[in-house]
Amino acid sequence: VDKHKWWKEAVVYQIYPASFLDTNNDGWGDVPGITQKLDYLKDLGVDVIWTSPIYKSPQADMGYDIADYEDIDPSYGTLADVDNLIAECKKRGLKLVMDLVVNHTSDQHAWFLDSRSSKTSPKRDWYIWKPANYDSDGNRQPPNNWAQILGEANSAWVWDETTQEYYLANFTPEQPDLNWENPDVREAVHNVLRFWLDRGVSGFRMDVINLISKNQDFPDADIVVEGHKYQPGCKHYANGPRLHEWLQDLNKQVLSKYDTLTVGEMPFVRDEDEIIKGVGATRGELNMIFAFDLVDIDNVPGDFKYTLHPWDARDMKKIINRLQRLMLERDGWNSVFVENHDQPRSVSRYTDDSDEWREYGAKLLCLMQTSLAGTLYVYQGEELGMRNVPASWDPEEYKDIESINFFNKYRQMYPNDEEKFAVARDILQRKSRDNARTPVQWTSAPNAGFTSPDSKPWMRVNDDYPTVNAEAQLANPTPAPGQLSVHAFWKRGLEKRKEHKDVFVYGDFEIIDPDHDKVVAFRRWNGNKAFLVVLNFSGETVQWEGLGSHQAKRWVAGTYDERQLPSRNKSGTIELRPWEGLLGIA
Ligand code: TEU
Ligand code: CA
Repeated sequence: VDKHKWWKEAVVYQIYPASFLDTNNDGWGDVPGITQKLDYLKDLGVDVIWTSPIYKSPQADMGYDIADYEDIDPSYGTLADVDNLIAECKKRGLKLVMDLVVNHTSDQHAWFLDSRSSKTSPKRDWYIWKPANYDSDGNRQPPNNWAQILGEANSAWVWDETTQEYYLANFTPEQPDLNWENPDVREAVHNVLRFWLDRGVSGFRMDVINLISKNQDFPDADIVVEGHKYQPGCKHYANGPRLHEWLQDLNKQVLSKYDTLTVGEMPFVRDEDEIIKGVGATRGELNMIFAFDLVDIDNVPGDFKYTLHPWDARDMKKIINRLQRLMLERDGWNSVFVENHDQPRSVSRYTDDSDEWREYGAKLLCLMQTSLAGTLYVYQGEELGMRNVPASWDPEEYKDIESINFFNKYRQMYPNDEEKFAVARDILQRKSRDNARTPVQWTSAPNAGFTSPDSKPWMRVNDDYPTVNAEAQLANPTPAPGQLSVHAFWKRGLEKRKEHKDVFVYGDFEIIDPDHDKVVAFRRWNGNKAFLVVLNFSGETVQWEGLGSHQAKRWVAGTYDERQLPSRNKSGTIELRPWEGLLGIA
């Protein structure tokens, strides 16, 4: 069998449309803004664009609450704008992938309005309705103790006065979960896919697709987080009993009739058999998933997400090794990513985003990602080394419902406690989804060229835009002798990855020196063609001996002055400077 597929070799660029580019100066990014930047993306080396939801939505969760799957939110433009975007993509050999959010809809979707109107409505059973529980004092309680995913202090069940029942809304009350047990719901979802595929899109990123099948007993979650009334219920709805049946059905009825890229978002799941069931080459489900291992590296295991957990290079190697080997050995497929719209900026999270080290860190992460097996995903601004929001920002600057809920919870739990207030601020600044959602910094003009200087962006622009922006990096691809800008480094990295796709995309993988706590190193090869990747994930100079018997014939790229790459390695020690990364031919 031919294992080569376009979607394996593709570089996917994720656009968060509200923050990408605003063309009508209302402070909100739009579809024409995406179209305007297609040449920029093509030049960077992008093949596929995935855009976060642009459908009609009240924006309770930035469009992940969809009110009409077959229309565009007027704030983003019109269906005609999307048709034009697809046409302009085609002209350039680019493909467009849509975000498909079908675990839940908006509470303003016609289906839900109908469902909640009465217990006998034809769409009542399209959502998950349950009667109340009553405790020994006769107080009304939700059907179980599941917590909201985006608001951990709250129940995942919402009381509805009209029909005197609760509905399940795992993310926010404005995002009721669909009842996939109902075949009409599945058929309706199939039709949504057909609608967009027939319009010319090339696939879907499927939002929390592994949450669609719930344990129909709806059992209580175990208590894992002390002091919380509601608990993470994921065990009872992540990769539930009918997930694979429904994914196979979706594939058979719809996807198999088109040539698509499919990537399923799969939080909460580490089980290897479960992953392979979703992405195994002969399974007929998805092409690949987003595994959360690497982006969860700094969460306290089992706890809620807004926690801080120390990690080092050993943890990183363990995760990378596991996923790379799993996919290569069991014929599945990886997606390679460290950023998206739900995560802080990678340069801030995994490296050092100070002015002194930011560019080194960004290149280090680029070197790592462009050398790993799998389909590569680049998030908007990552190619510029954009970083987290400044620590000085007031909590009021954060716009995401998850950030707001987290901050309010802390304030309720610890009223008037200045110290806890400071802790909450620190966690927000390091983990908030808002970090990825500040407007893209195109130029050094006021508002960073995201919108006109006199409009008001929906979210504050990161203060560092006068120095961190696309215009500066494009104008000066070699800011220091022997050193590329972050953008130029990415562009070359993507080029090289394609040139040597036999190794970087399809080749074998082996970790080197797994026990070193600062250096992440691995070997990629195909036949007798091989590369070595050595990455110092620390701010210290390291005398590294871990290369052992592996020989680099020649070092060819690095995060420092490339005129002075080590001329050869004498099997012994290599001195790695802070955040230094090296790519060598072995
Ligand atoms: O995210 C699902 C998810 O589980 C997390 O990544 C989420 O961002 C949260 O931080 C967990 O604590 C997807 C979307 O990517 C996200 O933007 C949506 O808010 C969510 O689903 C609901 O649609
Ligand atoms: Ca706009």
